[in-house]
Amino acid sequence: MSAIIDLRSDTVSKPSDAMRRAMAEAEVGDDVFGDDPTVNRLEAMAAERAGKEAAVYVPSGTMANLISVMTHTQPGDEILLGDHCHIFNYEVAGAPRLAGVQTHPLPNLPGGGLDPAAVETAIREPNIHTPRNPLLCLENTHNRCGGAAVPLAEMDALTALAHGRGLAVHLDGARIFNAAAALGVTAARVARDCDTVSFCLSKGLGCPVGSLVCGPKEFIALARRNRKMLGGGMRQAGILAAAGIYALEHNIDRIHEDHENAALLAEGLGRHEVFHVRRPQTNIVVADIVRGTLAGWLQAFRREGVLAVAFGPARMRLVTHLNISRGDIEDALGRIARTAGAVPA
Ligand code: TLP
Repeated sequence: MSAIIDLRSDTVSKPSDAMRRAMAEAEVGDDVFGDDPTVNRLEAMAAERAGKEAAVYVPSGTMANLISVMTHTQPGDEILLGDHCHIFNYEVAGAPRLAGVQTHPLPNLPGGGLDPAAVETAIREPNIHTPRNPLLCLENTHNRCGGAAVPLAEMDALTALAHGRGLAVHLDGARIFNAAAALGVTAARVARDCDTVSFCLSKGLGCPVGSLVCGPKEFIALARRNRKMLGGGMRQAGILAAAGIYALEHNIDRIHEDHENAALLAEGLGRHEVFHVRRPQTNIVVADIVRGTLAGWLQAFRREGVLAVAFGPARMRLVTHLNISRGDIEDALGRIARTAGAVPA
């Protein structure tokens, strides 16, 4: 049996030997006391990469978004966000339940952005009846919109509009380095006009865990309190943070390879008339099933050792990452060709 080619997510990527060595050798302290030198170094590096004053290291992207929402808002507020965004769809309703905010989803455009007119209309006039609107959340790259890199002009228009109406902007930049690579700019430019940005180390950057929330100093001080409240204050976390430092130093410049592999995968999949595939902008490939059932196709792929996930009733998602080489994609396409001839029931 040949090796499994795991394209379920970039979260499945495993730490390399060099990353594990960096983790083993990390100097540590107690991060809740603020004296873990490796965490402190990672936070400083992350803030610099994101172009923000400060950063706080948290266990996951989900906690990063929750802490960000919680720190920007008061219970009873309403946040504006896209109806396909991760915060609204995949975070177990943590924002309403744990931050106590109402979520107001606006239709995401196919490219991952939002229509400024829809945002403008959604912002409520202050009134005794209405919740406050302190926050607009954006996502770049946009996962459910097929890893779309939201163009800078669209980001700029939305941040200008939000700021003009007194809203802060939080960017879920779980894959901000993919966005930066696709847009040909730095991550700091992508996040430039967003008040806060979170990004993940455990996806395209190949770390076992970890995300960062970046923003103004006073915001990060409050975010640190909220992290503690949520149980995200870790102790000798330098062992984990060392992986993040390694990733920021070694795993960003190679991200374009994941995008090239995703393009190759999409092109190969699209040659089979049973799959409708859009050309990916980054490392996420979305394929719509024209015949047969999604479950049937996922099972057929699995039998050939290719793992993908459901991404809608007739849609699958395949994600490239640093453990997937061009050769793996060619191999996967060969295996898929064996299934694509026979439409599974
Ligand atoms: N996304 C995961 C799943 O939850 C869907 C994936 O496999 O893509 N923001 C965005 C845009 C994300 O895609 C994710 C993870 C998160 C936040 C949450 O990160 P984690 O998984 O670290 O909590």
